[in-house]
Amino acid sequence: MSPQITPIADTAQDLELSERILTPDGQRVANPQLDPYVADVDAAQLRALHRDMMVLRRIDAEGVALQRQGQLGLWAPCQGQEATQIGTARALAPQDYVFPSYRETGVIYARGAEPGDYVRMWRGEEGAGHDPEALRVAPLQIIIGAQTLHAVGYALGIRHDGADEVAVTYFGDGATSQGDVNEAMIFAASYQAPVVFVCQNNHWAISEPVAVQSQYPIAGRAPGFGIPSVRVDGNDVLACMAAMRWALDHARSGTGPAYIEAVTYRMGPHTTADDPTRYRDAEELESWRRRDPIARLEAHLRALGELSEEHLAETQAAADDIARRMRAECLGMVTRPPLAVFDGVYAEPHSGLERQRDEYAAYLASFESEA
Ligand SMILES: Cc1ncc(C[n+]2csc(CCOP(=O)(O)OP(=O)(O)O)c2C)c(N)n1
Ligand SMILES: [Mg+2]
Repeated sequence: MSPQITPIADTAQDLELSERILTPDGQRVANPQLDPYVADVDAAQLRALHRDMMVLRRIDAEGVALQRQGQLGLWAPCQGQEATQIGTARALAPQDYVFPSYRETGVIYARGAEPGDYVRMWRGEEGAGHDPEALRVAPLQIIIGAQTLHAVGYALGIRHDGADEVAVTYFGDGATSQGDVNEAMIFAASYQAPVVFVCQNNHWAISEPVAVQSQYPIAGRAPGFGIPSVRVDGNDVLACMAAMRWALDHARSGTGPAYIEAVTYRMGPHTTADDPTRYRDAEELESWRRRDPIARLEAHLRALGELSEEHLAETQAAADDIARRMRAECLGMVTRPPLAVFDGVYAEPHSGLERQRDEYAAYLASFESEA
């Protein structure tokens, strides 16, 4: 079965036009298309999703604090996007391969990142904070949309090998305007690549609002490429998980790519180098606070009588413990000499790179002679 819910005959970027299973106040509503995909999710699994989102929010807050304290060069917060990232990433099979953007802290968390993995890249110690092969997650991509092409290329390899894998790529609403993303969709559709596109519509591309970026709901574009899509409430973790299970099933079955637009909100700044009060209203932020994805699941669990004080205390302790280890790892990192940046670029000696290395060594030495 395929949701095939789009296109949406409305030009508004209205959240009400997205599919949901939990309402913002935590009530469960029937969704004939998505319900079958989460029929097995019991109270224990709901609590595990709640725990994931709580831990992720704590990791994110620690990343912001470490940057503010001068320990990281930059941090890209994901507060508000926990349901999208956890709901979709918890639907993945171990063998699937993810191609993320810089904001996917929750995705690398769900794939088993260690505490130091969250900060290593943002501290400038390594090109990738985590081991891509161990997590089956490519390095976080800073070039907007480039990872969608990498995902499709990888997916064509999966198809060629007949492997039981799906490539998954995450990108933002702003990225949908990039040529790379549109080219990736055309290739994926033309060659029936087993790839899932996950667009996190967090309403902003730095200071550019999505309403200016796209005159039509983003999920509605995918069918024009021949890619079935669904637009989900990205602050509803169950809807996100259901949509992702549908999309993964579709891609794994050999019928080509699938597309999800998760409608969510970036509650913090674009990065720690940004001040969102310069371009968006406090009222808008407040309206999204009322749709907080964690509060929504908590309200649902409470209504079920499944949210105990023990669970909350254990979750808080686990979140604090990860944050403490993340900080300790970060402060304990030993920065390599600047010239080490040239190591590991090529397996064999390379004359061009050696020339650059010598030039850079001479530049560094020029400071020593001045001293
Ligand atoms: C090719 C390219 N152009 C411009 C930038 C600068 N830039 C960094 S983030 C960003 C906005 C991205 O917005 P969106 O795709 O919605 O993702 P979000 O940051 O909201 O997660 C831009 C323009 C870049 N990194 N790469
Ligand atoms: Mg965005």
